[in-house]
Amino acid sequence: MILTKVLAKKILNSRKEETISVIAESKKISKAIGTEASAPSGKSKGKYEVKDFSSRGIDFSINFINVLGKKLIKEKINFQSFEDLAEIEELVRQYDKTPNLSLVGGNSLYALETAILKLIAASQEQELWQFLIQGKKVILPRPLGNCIGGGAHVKQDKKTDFQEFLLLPKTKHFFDAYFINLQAYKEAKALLTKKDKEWKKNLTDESALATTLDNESTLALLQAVKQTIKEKFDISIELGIDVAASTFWKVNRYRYKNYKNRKKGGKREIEREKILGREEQISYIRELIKKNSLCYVEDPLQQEDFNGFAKLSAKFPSTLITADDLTCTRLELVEKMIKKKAANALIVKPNQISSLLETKKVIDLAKKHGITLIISHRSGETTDNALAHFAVGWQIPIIKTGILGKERIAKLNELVRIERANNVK
Ligand code: 2PG
Ligand code: MG
Repeated sequence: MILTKVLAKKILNSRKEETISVIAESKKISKAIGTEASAPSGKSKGKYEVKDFSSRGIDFSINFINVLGKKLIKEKINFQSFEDLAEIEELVRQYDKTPNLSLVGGNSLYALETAILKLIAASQEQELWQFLIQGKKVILPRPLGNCIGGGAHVKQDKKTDFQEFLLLPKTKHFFDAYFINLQAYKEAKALLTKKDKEWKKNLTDESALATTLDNESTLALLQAVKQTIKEKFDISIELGIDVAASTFWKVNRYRYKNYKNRKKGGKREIEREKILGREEQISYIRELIKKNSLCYVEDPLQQEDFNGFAKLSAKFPSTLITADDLTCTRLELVEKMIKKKAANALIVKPNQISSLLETKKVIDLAKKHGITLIISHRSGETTDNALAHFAVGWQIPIIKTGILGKERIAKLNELVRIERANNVK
């Protein structure tokens, strides 16, 4: 496939921030086949993520893609395989030698590579997931849905310190799990309306319910939701959290702003601000996992504490102790995580590292070591559904997204379509 057009332009993501969308075309391929790709952005970013856009601004990043695109067209590079993306990466690295791609911006590389990959697939009359899966078995991921949230994804003052309270239904089909998450969301909304008198119906950046309750009351509420869903549909939901602990780790302490407001022995205990040291945080997380049978705990500790993660992983082998900010989809950090047995599960966010080749290396390495993979959206998303294709094409067992909002639904609906098209039994 030889490129005949590359055009980058500015669009808005779900947080109404500016981002990049790239169109790639080749003469022989009908323009009706969508080969546009756009890049998301995070809010609670890991320290070692690449920068979204150039330090000189997004316009510099857009201009860079357009100039690079002209070069790729002029050189008539024949893109045929996934590995051919190396041609683009070499040119980018020649120009930007910074470790975090701060000159061109990681989202330039991510959007350009994804658009070209879609076009390579189309040139071989395949969808992106088909091109990536290379004849292997089609398995749909389980949707891990963000139901209630707080932290960096919410502007209001009173909110949960933890960033996300997540649902993972146990069903045979993707479609059923998707709809159970939706039902559970509605139940949670109804319960919050009754129990959280201060809640003004605000939502988080990922359309989760932005409660004013504390972490433990939120988990108690979700236990009730779980029970109702079991009674109504006879389907079990497992609960999880993204603590995003680095967002409230300041000057060597975990600083809670909404720690406790619970009834103990008939008396209401209120303790808003609370400071926990590292060991206290580990005990607190242990207590929450045990009390709530949590199946999933992401970033329970700050992003440099590999040893603390390892303590939790050793204690809870059947809970997915998940690294996100800890590893930033970066090969050397994932190697360190594996060596230290820090986590048994790993978040994959392609735009954290921007290179799809490195993303794939991370996936292969994690699979080789029996680490459970979770591919994840970002809090500032676009309606691009490439993430759904990566999930199926790279055989990733879990996808983390919001439950509602058109940017999340775009990915979930695409997975429903792929499941139906494959008649997955
Ligand atoms: C996370 C993500 C997605 P952000 O922390 O896991 O939920 O948030 O995109 O803001 O980094
Ligand atoms: Mg996270």
